[in-house]
Amino acid sequence: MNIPTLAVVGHPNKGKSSIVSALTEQEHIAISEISGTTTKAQAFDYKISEKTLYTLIDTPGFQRPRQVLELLQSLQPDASQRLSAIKTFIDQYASNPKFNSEIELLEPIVNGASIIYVVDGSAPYSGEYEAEMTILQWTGQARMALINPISGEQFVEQWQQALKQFFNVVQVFNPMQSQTDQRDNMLLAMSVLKPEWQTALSSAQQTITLNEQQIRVESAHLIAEYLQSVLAHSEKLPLSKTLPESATREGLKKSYEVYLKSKEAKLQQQLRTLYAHSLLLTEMEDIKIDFPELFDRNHWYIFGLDRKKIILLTSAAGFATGAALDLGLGGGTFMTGALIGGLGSAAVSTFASDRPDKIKIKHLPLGGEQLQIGPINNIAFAFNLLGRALHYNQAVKSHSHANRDDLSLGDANSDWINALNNRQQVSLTRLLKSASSGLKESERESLAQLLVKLMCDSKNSAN
Ligand SMILES: Nc1nc2c(ncn2[C@@H]2O[C@H](COP(=O)(O)OP(=O)(O)OP(=O)(O)O)[C@@H](O)[C@H]2O)c(=O)[nH]1
Ligand SMILES: [Mg+2]
Repeated sequence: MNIPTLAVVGHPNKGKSSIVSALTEQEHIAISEISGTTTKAQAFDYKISEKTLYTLIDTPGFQRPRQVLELLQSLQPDASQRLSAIKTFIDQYASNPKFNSEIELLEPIVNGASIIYVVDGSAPYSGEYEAEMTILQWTGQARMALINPISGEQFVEQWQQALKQFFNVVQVFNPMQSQTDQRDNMLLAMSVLKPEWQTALSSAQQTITLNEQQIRVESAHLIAEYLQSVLAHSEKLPLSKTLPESATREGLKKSYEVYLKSKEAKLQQQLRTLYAHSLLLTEMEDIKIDFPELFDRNHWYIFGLDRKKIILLTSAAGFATGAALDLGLGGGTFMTGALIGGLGSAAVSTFASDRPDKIKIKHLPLGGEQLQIGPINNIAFAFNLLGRALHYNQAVKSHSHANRDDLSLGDANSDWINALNNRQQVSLTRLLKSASSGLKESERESLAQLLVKLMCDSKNSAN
């Protein structure tokens, strides 16, 4: 077989399907706390750009390993006849539902698949597993064991002692954790298991690395597009003679929030598609343009940039507050104290050195008036959008396909901006600042390149 092919076998409910799901990045494989979920052997390919890198066969768990071993032993095969004994057993009991699970799991192995035997490192070893391991040994196929620490690593050492007598390679593997590093180890383990797979596996490794880089570039472009369109967005509502101005203001703010929410939801959906996670639900607080909240200290903490840092970056980017204000007040527009008072006074007082937003009243040629919100030319707002997008991207990227819980975002890395050097941080600030008036193609590309750098794992970050 040119494509490395392994059957994933073991006791029921020990995470076999979870391991197949994690290593082939497939979210449709049935995983459940109910023992006996998998009833048929099924092959899943790990594919990138239509190329199969390896195949894993999900199987039902052993149900009657002792009885099967006794049947096999009753044939009294010597070592050279044991594989044939297993084939005979499969043929003889093919139509007997009693040994359905054993037949399903042994068939791919006698047909040439290597073996991944899965055990739970949080439950103690016991002799009851020996019948399973002996049957697998009798197949004579290359075998590795994975210790899945389902609820802890208490018995990992004990398992290692037992497993190394039956398996060529023994490794701890947690299907619920991010696969980025674990997959490298698995590819290595597979090539130790079967040296004839080495060429295929090192080519697989290259394909995976290239694919990761490509996905990083794609997600950076998605986020750059998103930032550009949100930061340049504005909405207008005519002021009514019959409704109080406050109602128009509230309506406009609501409509802007709906817009922000839908843009962020769309970005998140695009990122999920990129990482083959279309079923993943997310628990994430909605973004709000409630400025006092935007400036809430918790938000600042979450996205790691304190006010001093923003002020520093903003002045370094050449946008002194006064200049930003002037820029925001071109052509026949003016801000009313009432509007700023209504939406931004808390922000102004907590963050006096920057404008909270840009809300304008425009005189229309026909004499009517309209309220306008946006483009929001506020660097803190831009950093908040970016911080949330990067945080989400990182969370989806590292969410294992075996983990069927909703995506929970946890704490963001408070140091994210320091993946860029000072010069790059200033360029980023400048680009975010200009985004409200539209970025040129080349600027959008520079923004995407900075985002790629922000997304690099520390191991391959190149400052
Ligand atoms: N916390 C945690 N749960 C796990 C882990 N691995 C598996 N599980 C859970 O254990 C249960 C069984 O996982 P499956 O992958 O369906 O196990 P299986 O061996 O395929 O089970 P059968 O098909 O019934 O033989 C599921 O609820 C999984 O979410 C793990 O590493 N950590
Ligand atoms: Mg299963």
